[in-house]
Amino acid sequence: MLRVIAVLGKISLRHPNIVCRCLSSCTGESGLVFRPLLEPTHIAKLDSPSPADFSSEVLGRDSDSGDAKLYPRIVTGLTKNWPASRKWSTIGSLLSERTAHLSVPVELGKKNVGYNIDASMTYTGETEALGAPSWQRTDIRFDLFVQLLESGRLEEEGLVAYLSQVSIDEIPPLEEDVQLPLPHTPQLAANPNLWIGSKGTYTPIHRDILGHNLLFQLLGTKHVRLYPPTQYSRLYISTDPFLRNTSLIPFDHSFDRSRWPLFGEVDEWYECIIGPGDALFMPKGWYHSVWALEKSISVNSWFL
Ligand SMILES: O=C(O)CCC(=O)C(=O)O
Repeated sequence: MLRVIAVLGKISLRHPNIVCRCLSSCTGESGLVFRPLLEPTHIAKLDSPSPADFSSEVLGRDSDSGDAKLYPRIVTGLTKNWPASRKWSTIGSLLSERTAHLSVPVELGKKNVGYNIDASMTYTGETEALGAPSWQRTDIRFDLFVQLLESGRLEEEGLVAYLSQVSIDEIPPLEEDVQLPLPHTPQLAANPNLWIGSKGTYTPIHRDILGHNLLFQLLGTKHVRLYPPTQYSRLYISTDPFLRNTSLIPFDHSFDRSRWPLFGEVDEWYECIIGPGDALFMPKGWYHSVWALEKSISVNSWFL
């Protein structure tokens, strides 16, 4: 529920560095195949840009074309001086006397299942499957959360735990390890957020409204798909005020075409895999889904 509130808040509110590839199709565990009409577009990569290069090449700010259409980019080198880049080598490395006792909100659920699952099943009439929630949020001590992730038990059981979109100032020692704002993005739109989770966490297709987004990957790899705002009518965006901005499609890596026929008509989309040292630039208003391929730590910040 709090995640829903967090999403509402948005309303009102791999290794070797980047491996970015285009996949023509992707078969999920259910055997359903995601094969849009067109191939995904390659996301270009920019290595260690200066603030001026970032401004011109990523944000198009010195272009004469006015409101130039912006595109996702993978940017490297932005976090190289952060203590986090050196210190956050495992989930366990986040544990210290200062973090252990903190109470943190954590989402518990099944792997590859997002916070939109119940709304999705209601939409498709699969209400008989709606028993106990397959996704819920609870507050636990940070040391227990870390132990849970490090034990490997979750993965054995097909479950995930995700500390997701938690304002980084809730865990001050971790806030000290990141250096934001960057000179590249001096005007932040909100506090940066932490995302710490097990393999298989899935954030469904949604869009942020607070500004452009940089998703910094510090540990593990994530598979990100992006859809420009022009694809809105094919993404089944919920009209529920609690889920506004979020798609009802349960999992965009494998989906049932008979239930989501318009999604099969998506004709412009992008994808990449980000790993430690990468930051993914997501232009304001672009829809995105994020799937953790490994245990993962990310930080995101919205900026103007
Ligand atoms: O990493 C994730 O699971 C989601 C990140 C995201 O959606 C965001 O930064 O807006």
